[in-house]
Amino acid sequence: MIIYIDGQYLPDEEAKISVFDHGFLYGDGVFEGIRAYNGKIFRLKEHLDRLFDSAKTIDLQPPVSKEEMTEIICEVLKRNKLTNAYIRPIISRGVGDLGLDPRKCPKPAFIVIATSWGAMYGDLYEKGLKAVTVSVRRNPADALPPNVKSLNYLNNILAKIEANYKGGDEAIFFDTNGYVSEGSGDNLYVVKNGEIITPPTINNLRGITRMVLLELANSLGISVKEQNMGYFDLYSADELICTGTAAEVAPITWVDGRTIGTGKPGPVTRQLMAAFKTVTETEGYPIEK
Ligand code: PXG
Repeated sequence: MIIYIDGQYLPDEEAKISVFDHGFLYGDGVFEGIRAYNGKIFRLKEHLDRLFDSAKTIDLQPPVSKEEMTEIICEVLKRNKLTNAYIRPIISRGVGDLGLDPRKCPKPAFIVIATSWGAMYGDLYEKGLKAVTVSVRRNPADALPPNVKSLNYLNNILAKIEANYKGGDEAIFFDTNGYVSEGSGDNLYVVKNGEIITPPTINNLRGITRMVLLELANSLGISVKEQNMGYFDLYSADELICTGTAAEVAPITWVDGRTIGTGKPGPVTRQLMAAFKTVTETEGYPIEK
């Protein structure tokens, strides 16, 4: 595996960062998760825009431009002979001292890892996921905005640990206002009476797959609304869906012991899963020019 790290393309065993890198010491940095399908990178522009917005919010200057990042990402994919891939660009604050002041870190690091990674949930796309609501709250936007895709994912990992202990495939977070927020690594949707309802994107990540799902719903004539929701909306849903770059579009058929709808992936979910497959296989930024 070849990894890009600060100007070099290195075998994975040689691709190393310093123990004084603040990405490691403090989670001070940002990242993206992107997929390529059939030789094309899906929604690359949107992912790079979000990466730069995340960096801007934490006052981190990316060491390369979006155009350079695009070239580096394509080069990593080519060197690894990947046409279907999960791509992980990372901007870290870089090497500093043991204090947390980012002014001590003169040179941010840029890393790109790419690997083959099939659909994350295996046979659960047919069976449906079990989700559990967790006691840990999504970190609020006025503390650490979930829209910053930062290297500090402890909030999400705590949710995942709780879901693991409770026998869930995925966690469902509430925010500190008591509203449904998102999964540990995906956005959530309720389908009720043929309509899709999803939380506004203040106290969760503004997912790129979310944007795609809402576009697909519009083009299929399925109505969509953004609205805050609670337990009632989850348990009484006809269908529940989660989406993410890693998860793609996945059905949730069980929450906290309650069967959702019929207990099988519902018709709206299936329609959107099929439409998502088509769009990912047709559009995207070509790796080879
Ligand atoms: N919410 C959170 C908290 C995420 O981390 C999404 C939503 C979906 O966003 P996109 O733009 O991908 O549709 C994410 C996605 C994993 C994993 O292993 C998921 C993500 C990052 C790293 C790992 O599930 N992010």
